[in-house]
Amino acid sequence: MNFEQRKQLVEERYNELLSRSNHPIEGNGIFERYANPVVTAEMIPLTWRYDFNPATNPYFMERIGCNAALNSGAIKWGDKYVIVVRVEGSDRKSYFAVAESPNGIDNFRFWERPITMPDTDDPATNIYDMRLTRHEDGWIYGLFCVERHDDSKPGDLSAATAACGIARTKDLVNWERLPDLKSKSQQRNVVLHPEFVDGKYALYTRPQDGFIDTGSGGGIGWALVDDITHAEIKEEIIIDPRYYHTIKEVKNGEGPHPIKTPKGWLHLAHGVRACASGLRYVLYMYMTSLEEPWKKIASPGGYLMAPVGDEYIGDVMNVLFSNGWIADEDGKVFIYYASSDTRMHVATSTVDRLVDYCMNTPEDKLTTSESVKTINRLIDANLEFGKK
Ligand code: M1P
Repeated sequence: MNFEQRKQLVEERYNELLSRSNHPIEGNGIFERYANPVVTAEMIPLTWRYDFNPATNPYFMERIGCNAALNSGAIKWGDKYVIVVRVEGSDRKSYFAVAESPNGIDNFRFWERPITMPDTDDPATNIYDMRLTRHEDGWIYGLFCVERHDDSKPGDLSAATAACGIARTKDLVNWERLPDLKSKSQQRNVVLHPEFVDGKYALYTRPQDGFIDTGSGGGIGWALVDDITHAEIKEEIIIDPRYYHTIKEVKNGEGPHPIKTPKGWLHLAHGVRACASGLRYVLYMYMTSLEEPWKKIASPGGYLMAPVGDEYIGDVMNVLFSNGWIADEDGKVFIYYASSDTRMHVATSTVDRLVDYCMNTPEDKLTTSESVKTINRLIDANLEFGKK
């Protein structure tokens, strides 16, 4: 195949992939999954990967490989659905790139270039997993994980530290980088609450002793910050603890910022447990009080979503992860989630359905006998109802 033939073939396949329509495939009453992923590594623009000059790329080879398109922040942008994708190159470095869709479920197209995120004085090796917050102060914030080698362990090439990077923008193209969040512990999965609380910026945190292990970090935390341009955690409380023999025994982390509803704040998070095949990441929900967003008011037992079918397979198996969702004015909710750290999907629901799910799903009462009692209560209620 010569340059022209290969280029034509690659372009045809690429355009087919981008124009592919999506449709819901199944529902459990709570949400619907969709037939196709919304963004994959193959959808990264060809001009970011190929040299189009036959003189310098006679075989029309891919010059810059792309490994995965995963954990994406999300925001409504005019009438468009925008996700800020974590794109992972074949060199293992992640970067952010904006993709937009007219309907939230298919036809995602990337903007012209990836985001050029300014560094701080202490440049990161890798940045990833942006949570977007349109804050009431007028800025759009992106909070993300900043990874650096842990230089206190010079002989250990895998020793790393995780901190929360903070940047803000008005257009998703030009970003003002602020100093990283100061915290006594390492931090990942930090999320900015969209409103001031007691006149302060409020953060959902995830303290962790090491880069991977949360250690004494007890779960999803909450902290108030006086000045976002010099953000520092002085006091942190745990609002959603991890717990023995639950879906969040090993660790958990806030997903996107919570959605405000008349009945409270709707939260989406990930929970992690260990099993013989490694770590298993699932998505779960909880609700907090409108007035006191750090107080839990509903905690449906178990997971909302776990990997199914092809979602199990990828770079890091048995993982669902979400850091982006969009609630439309009509109450429709688009949940953007990645499977196995490899590709992006969407699931849809509504605010009303998710509130119903949170308020009326029985809690995890933490033992087998309590779980069976909960099931029996439902059977009794159904039998009683059947007599009417
Ligand atoms: O590989 C699964 C996920 O692992 C990390 O999440 P957490 O900090 O909760 O363990 C992150 O690196 C995330 O990007 C990744 O998807």
